[in-house]
Amino acid sequence: MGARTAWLGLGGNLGDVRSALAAALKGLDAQGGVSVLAVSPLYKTPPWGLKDQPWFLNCCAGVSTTLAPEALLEVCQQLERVGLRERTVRWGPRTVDIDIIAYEGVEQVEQRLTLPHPRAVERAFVLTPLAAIAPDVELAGQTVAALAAALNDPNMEVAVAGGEWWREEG
Ligand code: A4P
Ligand code: MG
Repeated sequence: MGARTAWLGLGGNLGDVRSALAAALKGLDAQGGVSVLAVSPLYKTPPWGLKDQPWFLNCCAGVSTTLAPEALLEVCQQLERVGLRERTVRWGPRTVDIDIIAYEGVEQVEQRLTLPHPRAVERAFVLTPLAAIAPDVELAGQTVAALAAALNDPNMEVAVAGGEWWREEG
């Protein structure tokens, strides 16, 4: 299989999240078969799902990859473990969570990996960052730009502008 583009959603709300997200993005870029093409600004976002927890930092990244979707997920989960993510409460606090939002040319519904991510279209914390780097990508038959505009969350703020913030860390 040749290189495909995949879109990742990253977030966290425990500890030094900005550094943890930067480390995860560097880890992805350093991985054989994965290169980071674009990273969104970093956003500060109110908790979705379980409300009684700290605000999150979220961003999205576009990667070019020769890894199959399941292998890419494995890389993401390995990087989550490096970030010392506590897998305890569903939708609860975590250091780093990395979801695959979409993988070019792949649609599948499996417990291990559903693509595109089934809850992405309900989440401003995914759509707003993704719209910054991939406005024309389609999810559920609509562009990310249109979905993000419809779901716009006025409480979200840009924490760090631009697409290079993750390279500047540590
Ligand atoms: N899995 C299936 N499809 C996918 C996919 N497309 N990408 C499976 C990633 N994983 C996928 O995920 C559970 C299992 O889902 C994985 O082992 C994988 O095989 P998880 O990350 O361990 O579980 P989770 O994160 O607790 O649940 P879920 O439903 O994935 O929650 P999310 O989507 O991670 O949401 N609020 C704000 N503002 N910002 C956030 O980032 N995040 C969450 C967690 C809640 N609220 C938030 C945020
Ligand atoms: Mg997840």
